[in-house]
Amino acid sequence: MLTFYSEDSRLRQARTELHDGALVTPFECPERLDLVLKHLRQSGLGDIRAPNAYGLAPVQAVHDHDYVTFLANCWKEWGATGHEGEAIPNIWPARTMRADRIPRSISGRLGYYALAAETSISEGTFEAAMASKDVALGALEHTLQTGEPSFGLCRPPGHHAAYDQFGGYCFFNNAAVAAQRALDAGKRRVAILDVDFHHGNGTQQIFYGRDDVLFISIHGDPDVTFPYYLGYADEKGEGRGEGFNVNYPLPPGTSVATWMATLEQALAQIQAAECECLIVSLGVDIFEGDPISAFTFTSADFTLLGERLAQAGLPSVFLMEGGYAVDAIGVNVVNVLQGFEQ
Ligand code: SP5
Ligand code: ZN
Repeated sequence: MLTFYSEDSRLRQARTELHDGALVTPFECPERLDLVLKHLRQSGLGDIRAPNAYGLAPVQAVHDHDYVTFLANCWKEWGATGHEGEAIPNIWPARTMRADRIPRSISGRLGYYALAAETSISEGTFEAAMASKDVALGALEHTLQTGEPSFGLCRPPGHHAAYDQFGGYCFFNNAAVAAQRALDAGKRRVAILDVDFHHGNGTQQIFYGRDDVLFISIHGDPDVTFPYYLGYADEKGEGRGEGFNVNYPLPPGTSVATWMATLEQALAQIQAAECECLIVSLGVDIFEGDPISAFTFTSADFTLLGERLAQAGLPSVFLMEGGYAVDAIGVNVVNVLQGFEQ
């Protein structure tokens, strides 16, 4: 299986994440790439390629134009207006205020376009986000052309990024960008299966009214887990999209047996919807040792996950999302991909 990867994913080197009331070194760090790359190389899984540059059009196909402009200019504007630290929002158009106008000040716009405060914008963040969606598009293009599976080692991740919001370490929704591209290339319906520990709120929101993308997410119950305000079982899509959004919230500590039984239901729905392509939002933060998550996968369980996904028999693209127990993420990702190839 080919891997797509871009050195430019390292351009995001944020120093600060608001965590437990302190600014800490971000969990979503460039070292994550080193660990996955090291294990990929040792595994003999296949070559690692740099993607082409696909420009902004595929991003603007699923994101708001002004949001993309905001991300492109934020770091410069933040610095030019005398801020010294990284760009972190501290005010939002929260429920009792107006969300129908976008303030001129960068501080106001930062809150308008943010859905969480843990994710700072730093120098190079936009460039890394551009590289990350190119990685996703490179992987997708390879799979469309050959029918072979591929892995996009995306960084930063994407599934929390909505039509016009960043957060949860995500800026562009790489899976949504890839799914739209697959549709534009002629696929009639695409499945996005999100196995990251956290609900893929951004992917859900982007496709909520559509029936050409089936979005299914298995994740920690948002009643007690980030992102808290989306990801419940009663969110089933709207209009034409009704029935094409499926959430499986599971309690913290859920056993792998229960998780895998839930996967069976998800795969049956993907089969029933006659999807022509599978995009897996591959978060390995379902690992038992993940520092910010609460599922119980062992490294060996990831192989079983890959094996089961292969049985769906669809052209498949794996896109990296979360996974923060740095020592183990390389093994866990490789186990999924090797399981798929067995
Ligand atoms: C892509 C992805 O996995 N993003 C995750 C973003 C999570 N951000 C907030 C995490 C808050 C975690 N608090 C957990 C405390 C555990 N002791
Ligand atoms: Zn996650």
